Amino acid sequence: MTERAKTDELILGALDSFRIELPSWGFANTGTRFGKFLQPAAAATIDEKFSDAGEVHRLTGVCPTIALHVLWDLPEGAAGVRNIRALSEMFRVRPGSINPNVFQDQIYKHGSVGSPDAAARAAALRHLLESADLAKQLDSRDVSLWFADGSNYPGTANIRQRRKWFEESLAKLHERLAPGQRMLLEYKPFEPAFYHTDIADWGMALSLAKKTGPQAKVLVDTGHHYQGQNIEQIVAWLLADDMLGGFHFNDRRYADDDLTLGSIDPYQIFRIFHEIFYFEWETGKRADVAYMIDQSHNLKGKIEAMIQTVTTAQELYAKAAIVDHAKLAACQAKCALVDAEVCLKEAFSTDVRPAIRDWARSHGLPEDPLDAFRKSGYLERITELRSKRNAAAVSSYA
Ligand code: PSV
Ligand code: MN
Repeated sequence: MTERAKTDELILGALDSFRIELPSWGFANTGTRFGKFLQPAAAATIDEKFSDAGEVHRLTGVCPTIALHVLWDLPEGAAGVRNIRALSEMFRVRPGSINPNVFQDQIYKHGSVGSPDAAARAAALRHLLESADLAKQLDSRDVSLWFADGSNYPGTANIRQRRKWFEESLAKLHERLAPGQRMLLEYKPFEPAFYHTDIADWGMALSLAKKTGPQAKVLVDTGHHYQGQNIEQIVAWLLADDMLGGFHFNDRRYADDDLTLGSIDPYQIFRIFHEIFYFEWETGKRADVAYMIDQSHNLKGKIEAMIQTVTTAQELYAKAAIVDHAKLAACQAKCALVDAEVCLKEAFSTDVRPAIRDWARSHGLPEDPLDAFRKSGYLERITELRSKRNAAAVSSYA
């Protein structure tokens, strides 16, 4: 077998196992804290979000699930389950991770499960338990947790007490999970809290997850790190401890910018995927990791940006799959620094696009999903249907 054929085989195998989840909120109008720029084709209902996600999956073939945010997508709780099931059948995308929302209601002004207000803690716990039940009813494996809890000024919060409250609620949620289910704990250093955040980094998420129980794992959102932080090292450590549950993928330049994947630093995402492949090669264990997108596009067309992200994720995943692990390990063992680095870069600089096109063709998928989307007429159809309503929506926060 030629080198080229070997590389292609590795890429095709990797792509067959690669799936990435779409966020329902990525299809809706979102903005910055200064206002929203409304897009005529943005989705406003759960039906429209399923429809748009279905379109991305139809064209890429690798997005069979859509992450749901409970308050945004299932505001009536269990009463919405039947509709979600029907939409799932209709648009051929299954409900994916279930994201409780314990950050937008007024009661959570000073936190949710970490709030000094017992009523707020109780409301948050009720919502978390309800979310676990919804996940069961929708056959979703993961309850994906992000807490906005924190404080803005030194001295205003009892950090250790809040941590205890977190432990208590997370333990109760863990009890509520069905055997195959998982709860994923996401961390974020700041925003909306600007002094302390209760789960601010991977160490805090890991410590809480370990205390909570075997079905609790850590979720890495690539936008939730300080500048210069070595995310792939965090990934390597979590993998080694069997504590990596999943990712929220996006790119960033400054903070949690929610830019399309690889738009700023594709090498970063490649290095993350590399750690996963290297772990699997070394241990023979398959990392059980949920790949999810968490992006909101204020200015780019939402469906186009999503297709762009999926395509980029496939490319970077394929590049990481072709790293010559045996060679890399040998270089590392003898401290051949330049050779080790060249070995990694060799894979990164390989043009994997022809192999991805072959893979798409062999699965009856368009070779260029973005071009296929533009030619499909879908955008024109939804623009016609949604633009009048969207123009009447409020864009300012005043
Ligand atoms: C918070 O910044 C976050 O990353 C969480 O995952 C939320 O669920 C998501 O964004 C949407 O607001
Ligand atoms: Mn996230």
